[in-house]
Amino acid sequence: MIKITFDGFLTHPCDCMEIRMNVDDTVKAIKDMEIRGAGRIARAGAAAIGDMARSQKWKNIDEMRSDIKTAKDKLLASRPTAVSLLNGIQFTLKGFDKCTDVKEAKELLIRNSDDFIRASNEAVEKIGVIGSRRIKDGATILTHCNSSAALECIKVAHRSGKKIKVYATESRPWRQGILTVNELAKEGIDVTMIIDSAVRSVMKRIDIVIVGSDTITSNGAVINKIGTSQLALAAYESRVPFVVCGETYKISPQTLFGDMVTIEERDISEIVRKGEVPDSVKVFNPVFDSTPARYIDGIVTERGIVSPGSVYEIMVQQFGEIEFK
Ligand code: RI2
Repeated sequence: MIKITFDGFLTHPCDCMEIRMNVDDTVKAIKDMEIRGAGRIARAGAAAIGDMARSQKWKNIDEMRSDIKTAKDKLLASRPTAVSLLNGIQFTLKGFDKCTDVKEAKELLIRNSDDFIRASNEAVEKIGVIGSRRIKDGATILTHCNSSAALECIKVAHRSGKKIKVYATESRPWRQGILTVNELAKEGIDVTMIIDSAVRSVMKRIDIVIVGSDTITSNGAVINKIGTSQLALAAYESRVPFVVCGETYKISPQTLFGDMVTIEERDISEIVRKGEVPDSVKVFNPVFDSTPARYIDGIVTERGIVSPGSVYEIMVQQFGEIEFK
């Protein structure tokens, strides 16, 4: 895996699926943003549980249950906003409570983990194909942060021969825009990087905005990288379609029951260096925001493009059998 440290510059994409890590290392890598992106952290969580089942030895099922619960809690605490991580782990643990012996439980967790990872990767591919159809030949696209689902749509459109241009935001403070422009430039796509505050100014050149999602709520709102909602507002004002990409496991059933999505606040050192401002200055570093459904023209899922108003139906189909605790 390519190591990423925070110095204000991200230079390489990471892909946790090329490596295998134990639970503690996975937790650390997610917290430190070495593994980032809602889909990747979900696959990393599922992989960590699957690998634990593969490699660890337990004397009995009670001991295994206790260790798996500890692992689950640690993973879930690593980043609070993306429900993909919770759903990936829930999927991996589906049926575990009913297992009566270690061998059966190990096989189940390994199978579930592999199934989730495969389905997650396939979902991104399907989103790419479906979302690319919304990109017209000659279109200029604006994207934000670094979403594998959103970028897949753009790459598929490009590979199908459409002549497209992309504007990508810097995405302070982690500057994931660097990852995005590197990825797109490598594909031979015409890409321009802008600072986040240039979004409204460039909107007149944009035909479609395509972003990813960390969590999709029951009322069709989308939680994504800080700044997404201002892209949506600027697009709305300019009558530019605003499209969100999200695998269906980014839908949060908990929001149906009144839970609010926790917006992660990260350390202030990501914004200001020590001594740069007086101690009396408060610094606030929320890393996600919520875009209300009314600003979203469509959500591209692996099941097709749906309106934010349809999220509830998909939620019921997708999660009907899951028990929420
Ligand atoms: P995919 C990222 O969060 C960005 O907010 C991005 O839009 C979202 O995850 C979805 O990414 P962060 O981990 O799952 O960089 O589409 O904070 O890759």
